[in-house]
Amino acid sequence: MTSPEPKPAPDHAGTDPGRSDDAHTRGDASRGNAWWRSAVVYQVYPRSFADSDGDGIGDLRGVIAKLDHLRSLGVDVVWLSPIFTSPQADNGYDISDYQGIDPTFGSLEDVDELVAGLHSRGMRLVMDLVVNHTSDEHQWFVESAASKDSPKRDWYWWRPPREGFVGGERGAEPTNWHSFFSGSTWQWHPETGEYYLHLFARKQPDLNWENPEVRQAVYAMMRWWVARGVDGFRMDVINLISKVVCDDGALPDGVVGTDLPAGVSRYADGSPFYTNGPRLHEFLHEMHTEVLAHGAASGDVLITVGEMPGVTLEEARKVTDPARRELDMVFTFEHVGIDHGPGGKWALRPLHLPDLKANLARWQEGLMAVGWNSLYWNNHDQPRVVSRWGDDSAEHRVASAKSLGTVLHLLRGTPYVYQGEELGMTNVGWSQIGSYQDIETLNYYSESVSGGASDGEVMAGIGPVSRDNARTPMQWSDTPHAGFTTGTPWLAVNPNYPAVNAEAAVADPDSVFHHYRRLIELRHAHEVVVEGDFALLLPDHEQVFAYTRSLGDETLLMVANLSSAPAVVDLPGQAATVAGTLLIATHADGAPADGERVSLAPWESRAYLA
Ligand code: TEU
Repeated sequence: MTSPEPKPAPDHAGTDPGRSDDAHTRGDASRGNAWWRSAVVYQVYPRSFADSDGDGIGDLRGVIAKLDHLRSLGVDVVWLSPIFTSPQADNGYDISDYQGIDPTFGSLEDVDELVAGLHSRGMRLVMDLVVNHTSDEHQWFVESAASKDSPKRDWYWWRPPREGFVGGERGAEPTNWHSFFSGSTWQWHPETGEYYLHLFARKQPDLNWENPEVRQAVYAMMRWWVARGVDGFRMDVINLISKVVCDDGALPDGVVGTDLPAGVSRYADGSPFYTNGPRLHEFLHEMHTEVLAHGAASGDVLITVGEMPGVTLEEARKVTDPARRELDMVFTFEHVGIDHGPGGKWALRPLHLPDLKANLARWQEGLMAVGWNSLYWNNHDQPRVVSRWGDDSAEHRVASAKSLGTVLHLLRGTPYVYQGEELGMTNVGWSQIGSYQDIETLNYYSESVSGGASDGEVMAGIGPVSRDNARTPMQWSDTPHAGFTTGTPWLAVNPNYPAVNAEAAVADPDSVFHHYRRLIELRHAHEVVVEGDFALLLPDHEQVFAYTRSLGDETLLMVANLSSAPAVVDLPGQAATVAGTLLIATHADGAPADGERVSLAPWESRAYLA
């Protein structure tokens, strides 16, 4: 089947006179009411945060019980991964009722209490908006799948088998696209004789955003949550909502030759046809006009962040340009893919620091004039950074966790702290597939082994990178199950919890917790941390990450040794800054600077202000 030419992309540049936050363009000290430019966000993965009823699964009352931990850390916003009614095929990223709370997590009343608890502490709540797809148990999909004449048939992507093939047969899928979770992106539905599209799991059918009814239903749901006091949205894979549709309604095949590595899959990469699609900006602008422009119930502007695998800097600049009225910031994946090998994420290679520095500098500079960055090392999909790019040995775990924090939190943008990052929690890297629960990991394992790879080979790839590394229960204390639950945890606790836990960290003034607390204080206290221009130093240095931030006559210098060996560096033109105020340091006994020469111990970092 040859794919006719895709339709050209409409592109709006219209502005929306209604929105009142013009002030927050570059360098405007007042920043107008774009409060999120100086905020720090804390991500809670409810399933693994705190269990209040002993069923071994974290819940909303568990989060409510820990609000003072978050308050004392100093964060401004809590992003809650999905808590909505869901069969939990992908731990809640498969929603069957957007306005229902999964009983595992609690009730709407619990959400209201959480909102009140956060607001009373001067904090805000961001909900996870998962609208590229629903669960296949969502009423919308149930109706859509009921018959080809269903009024909701076009709410999803249904297509007949490939011409000349019988449905369900090998190769009959409407396109040859590979799913994020292994296998084809198409599921055969014998009841109606068609396939439906799912970029992720079979139980996560993609919504058809081409259909205005779908979009209006999503906006109505968002407005419902905003009226309930929600202060913003983290939008799941939001840059996948616009697909390339050919004139005859078909979806184009992935380009043959971009096949995935041998033995891994017989499918092709379809991402050019569903990533940053032709109507993405139109849809985001419409969402802005319909919902975001109207702000929060508090009267403040909402905070929005779009998770965007495959987003480019150019696209991110368009999405986050305030004049275009789309989103406030995006999650790029470029930096968290910097150590992916030729086999992708399952074949990590050692970090080459200059590569990471170059990438972060490009985004810092690229969104300086227009737009805004999000800043993150960790989330519920990424392995723990202290194990990945730090050194999680007993000797260096604390210092490396702190210094990775120093590097990230003094950059320009809004930092995100993932639960446990403030404690320096590490990967578990289990060696048996039986220990894992993550659908992406399990699907990859079975696709690889059925493709001929050995258990040992596959587990060597899974250990350091599986999402379950981020999802082990939060380590609150050295009591059984790290104080996460009085029951049996849904996923095993990292055995290092007796040493790595919140109680111990809060009690130790030199802990990762207090270092993160001080970094957050610096962002709240110093305009240069929020708005200062970024300039990278020593781009090619293999051990040291150094940069300046400058605003008016103030310069902040951040210097960090991200290696397990000592480092001595000359920081060109920084003698005056090094002679300035030492704002924060990981090593109280750090060697005094000598002019612009700084000697750093393994994993030592400092920040100066002059
Ligand atoms: O993640 C999207 C995404 O790109 C990740 O799946 C990523 O490819 C992979 O995990 C990196 O290893 C979002 C959510 O954050 C994730 O938890 C969901 O599983 C996914 O969307 C589907 O909703």
